Amino acid sequence: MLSSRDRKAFARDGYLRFDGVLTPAEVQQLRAVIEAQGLPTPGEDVMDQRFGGASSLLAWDPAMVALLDHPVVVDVLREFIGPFARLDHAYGIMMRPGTSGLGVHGPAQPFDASQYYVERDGAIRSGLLSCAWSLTDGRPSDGGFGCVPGSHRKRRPHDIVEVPQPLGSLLVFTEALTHCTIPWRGAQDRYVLMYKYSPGNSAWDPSYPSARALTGCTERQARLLQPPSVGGRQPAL
Ligand SMILES: O=C(O)CCC(=O)C(=O)O
Repeated sequence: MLSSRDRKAFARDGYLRFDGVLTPAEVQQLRAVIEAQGLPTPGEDVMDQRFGGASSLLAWDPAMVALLDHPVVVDVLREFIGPFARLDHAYGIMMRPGTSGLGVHGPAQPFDASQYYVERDGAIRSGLLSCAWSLTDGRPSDGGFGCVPGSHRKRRPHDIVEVPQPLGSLLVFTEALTHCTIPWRGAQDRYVLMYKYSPGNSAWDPSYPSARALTGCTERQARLLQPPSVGGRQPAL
């Protein structure tokens, strides 16, 4: 369960960071899975700094599937999406020191039904929620994730704040937040795994991974991978 302080911080800022969610050994294991893929060295272009896609990431290793419904993610999904949450898409970010990232984006104005943030009857709901796992020890001034806190509720001038992502942390943010990638100045390459969830009725990505293609997928993980629909849907959580 999230604390009321967590809920308030998310409502105020549009993001929430949980530190030390993955142990260094778990991070090491995920890094080894990525390294085993022999990915090309990321370039300057932002598309060169993306890898995977949900179907491939999840098929690489059960450790990637386990992130889908990590207990902290389950708490977050229950609070900010509700029981019919689904994984919409996933990918990795890999940046070399000195490279730039993605420019400022979101929130779409006027109201964007595909990536909204609303509060109603005491509940928070996000139409697209990003869960970013840091596999690098991001320190202040290294760059990486940046956002305009509070911009998910109210249009604000672009005063970008850097949000460092320490090793093993989970950064959760609503895509209704104005955010970007600040050019990476860390000493090591930046590795982040991004899992994005939406309500069961909604789809951002035109493709979705099949639970049947994954070995050892639990029932809950399979429910999170149901294709988008309202009718016939099993609650995932
Ligand atoms: O670099 C980051 O952490 C933000 C990336 C981002 O906003 C995106 O991939 O859509």
